[in-house]
Amino acid sequence: MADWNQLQNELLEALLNEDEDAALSLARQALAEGATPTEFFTDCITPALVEIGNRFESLDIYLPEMVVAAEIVQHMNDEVIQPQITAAQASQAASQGKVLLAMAQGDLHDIGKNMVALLLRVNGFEVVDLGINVPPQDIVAGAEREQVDIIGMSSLLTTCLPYMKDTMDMLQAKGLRDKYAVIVGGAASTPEFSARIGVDAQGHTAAEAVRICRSIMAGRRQQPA
Ligand code: B1M
Repeated sequence: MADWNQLQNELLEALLNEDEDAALSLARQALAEGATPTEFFTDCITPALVEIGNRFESLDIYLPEMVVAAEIVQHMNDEVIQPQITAAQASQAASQGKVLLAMAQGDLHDIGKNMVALLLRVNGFEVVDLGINVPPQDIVAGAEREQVDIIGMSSLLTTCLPYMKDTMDMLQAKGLRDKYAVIVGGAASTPEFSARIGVDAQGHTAAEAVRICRSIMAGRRQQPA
């Protein structure tokens, strides 16, 4: 059983020291000792990043340090976490459903959204990833063009939440609201916000996003054509 507190502290120290080698070897060692890649991402990387954000907010560190920490995490994901998840969980099954993912307009964060995309893919979903800073009209047009089942929006910035509401309003105005299930996630969205803008569900983690999408698709398959 991994000692997550200790691993988080060690990773935090590596990120603050801008020590990519230490961060990568910590990840490799934790996985070699039995932690799953998703556990490591959720219970070690995510809390370490939250702490980086807290230190940024309290002005203990500055933007360049947050940028380097994010780059190191990106390399950990690309070189250690993602290959292990893909190897361990790649699904042979037919498509479980098609999900559009987008970071809300104005939001350039993408570490969490990329993990959601990865976990959906290895669990058999087709993912249309529109990336970062996606305006509402591009989300709606993308859903129509790609004929997705589910629209997934993410935001880490409270200033970008209004664009999620704009997307819901646009779906409503075009008579498309019932055509798509809509889920949101990312640290900025709260249950109150999700309820207010009328989305179908909110996911707190990437694994939860997969569970929600599965349950939405199971519900859709039971509906008469
Ligand atoms: Co920024 N940043 N950042 N940042 N950054 C935050 C978000 C912040 C909370 C830090 C803080 O002050 N405490 C703060 C936002 C405050 C607020 O709005 N309330 C903030 C700020 C202010 C900013 C800038 C404005 C700083 C500046 O320029 N002065 C700027 C904004 C840029 C922009 O977007 N326009 C900025 C920039 C950056 C970097 C570029 C340096 C970098 C991002 C690099 C990158 O993503 N490629 C960065 C980082 C790294 C962070 C923190 C430290 C970490 C973010 C992260 O990756 N978290 C962050 C602090 C924090 O999060 N508390 C912070 C880990 C990730 C796994 O979590 O994305 O929430 P998350 O995803 C989770 C779940 O939420 C869920 O699954 C994921 C995995 O389990 N999930 C979904 C996510 N999407 C989902 C969708 C779903 C379902 C579940 O369904 C569709």
